[in-house]
Amino acid sequence: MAVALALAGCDRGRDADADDAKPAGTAQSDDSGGSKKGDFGPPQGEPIKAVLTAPPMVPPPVNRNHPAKVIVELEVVEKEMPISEGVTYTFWTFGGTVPGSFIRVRQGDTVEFHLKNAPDSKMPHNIDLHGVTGPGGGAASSFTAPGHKSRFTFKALNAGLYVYHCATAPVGMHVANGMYGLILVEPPEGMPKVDREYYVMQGDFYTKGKYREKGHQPFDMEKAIDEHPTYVLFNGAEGALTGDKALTAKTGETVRLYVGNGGPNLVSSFHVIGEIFDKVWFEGGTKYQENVQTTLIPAGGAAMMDFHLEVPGSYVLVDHSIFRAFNKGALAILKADGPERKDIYSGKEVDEVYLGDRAQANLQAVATAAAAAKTGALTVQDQIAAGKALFAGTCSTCHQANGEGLEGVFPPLAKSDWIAKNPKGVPTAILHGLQGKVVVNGKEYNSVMPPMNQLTDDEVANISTFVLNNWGNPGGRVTKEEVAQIRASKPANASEGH
Ligand code: HEC
Ligand SMILES: [Cu+2]
Repeated sequence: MAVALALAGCDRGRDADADDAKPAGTAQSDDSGGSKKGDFGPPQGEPIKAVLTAPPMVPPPVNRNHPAKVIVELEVVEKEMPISEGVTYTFWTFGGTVPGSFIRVRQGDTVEFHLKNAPDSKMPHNIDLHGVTGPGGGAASSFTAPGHKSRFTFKALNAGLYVYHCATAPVGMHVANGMYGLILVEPPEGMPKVDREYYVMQGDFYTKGKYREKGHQPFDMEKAIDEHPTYVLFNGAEGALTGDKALTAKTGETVRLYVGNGGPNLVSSFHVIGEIFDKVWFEGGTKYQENVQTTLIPAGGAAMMDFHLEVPGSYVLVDHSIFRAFNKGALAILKADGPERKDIYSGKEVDEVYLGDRAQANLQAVATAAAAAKTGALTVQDQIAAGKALFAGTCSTCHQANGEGLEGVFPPLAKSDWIAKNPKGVPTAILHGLQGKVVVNGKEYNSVMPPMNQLTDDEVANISTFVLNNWGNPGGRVTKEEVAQIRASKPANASEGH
């Protein structure tokens, strides 16, 4: 132990020596000098008003070779905004958005911070910037009642990407309502140039109602204390960065993401499906790691990441704690346009039957039905019995053995008015899958059922007949000829999963 410690001591000594030979502040030097080397003297020139941007945009690079006085003016606004389709939430914001406005300064700058609290706010607020050197990070000095403004000044001594957040009691509640954002303190030489920069920030949200329950949803303190979020989101709303609002880029470009995690509770396993980060300035610090699949971003932490785009298509930003992505909203899209690169990524090349040692034979009812079908003596009862055996283990995984589904996730097949209205929808859903909005018994579902076209026409006919004749559904029968028609009516959905 003593030897190990002595060695460690030795190593540190060597690092420090080696470091003195290198220019200070180089991104990959062993030691940037931290706050001790971050004071470049008094501000020079006229004070500069900081350019603030709403997410997902990032202010332009500072592009300055001297320290300046930078004036930041930020207004706290409490406002109702959509958190999901048809769902609203009263957010508390820095600058009217969640996350709050992006602030960009240079190491050594003197930042004169003006915090205003809108007159129609209900609460006092303040700001704690993790890039501040000084007790509370500005919190006590910036405590501001509704309809007031306050001012404090700090010198940004450490370069890095820093979270800022409200620190007014109860702190967790202010953060949970969206009071966080990012401040980038550029190293003196700036960040390496890239083609595009975007601002993305994760946060967890706690509402009284369930995930996607419509209407205005109040904050749920109990869920927050239990760390059971209803939503986990990028940029404050489900769909904030999908569809028309997706991030965009072109192939051949290098994209940089400035990603923060406001929390208040969860740690993010940040990942872009189909890309590898060429560089990650992990924890928002000075050094980068290369060739990274997933980077951990703690609550109250941040990271920068660069990746070069080769192949066109949609890249999905997720928290790889993956239920959060598909069942709580932590999902965003970056759309890359450009010519195909089949040499790098081919798309699907082969899709053929692979039977393996599929143990179909020991399903007695299925065998009976198959035999009856051959002789033309197949009864509805045979079909129901065979369908029942197939339902278990195929459909029950999601719709549950009793057909009741799972509220908000998998719709019920039991007493389903969707099925009653459209009995042939059952084999269609099995063969072609189902996605987009469906309403079953007054409840809305918006998810994806994958096509299960590996099932034979017989099997689909039997499962459908079983479903139609159970759990209060209207009855009836689906034949394998009908199934063959439905199968032919639309090409199989060649969706590319993760
Ligand atoms: C991987 C999970 C999953 C499996 C397995 C699955 N489904 Fe679904 N199913 C869903 C989802 C999710 C929806 C809702 C799709 C949407 O929101 O657009 C759905 C919708 C349906 C619907 C229409 C809505 C309703 O409840 O009436 C029917 C009918 C249906 N599934 C039948 C089946 C049958 C029969 C099987 C077995 C062959 C099956 N599903 C297997 C996930 C699944
Ligand atoms: Cu606040």
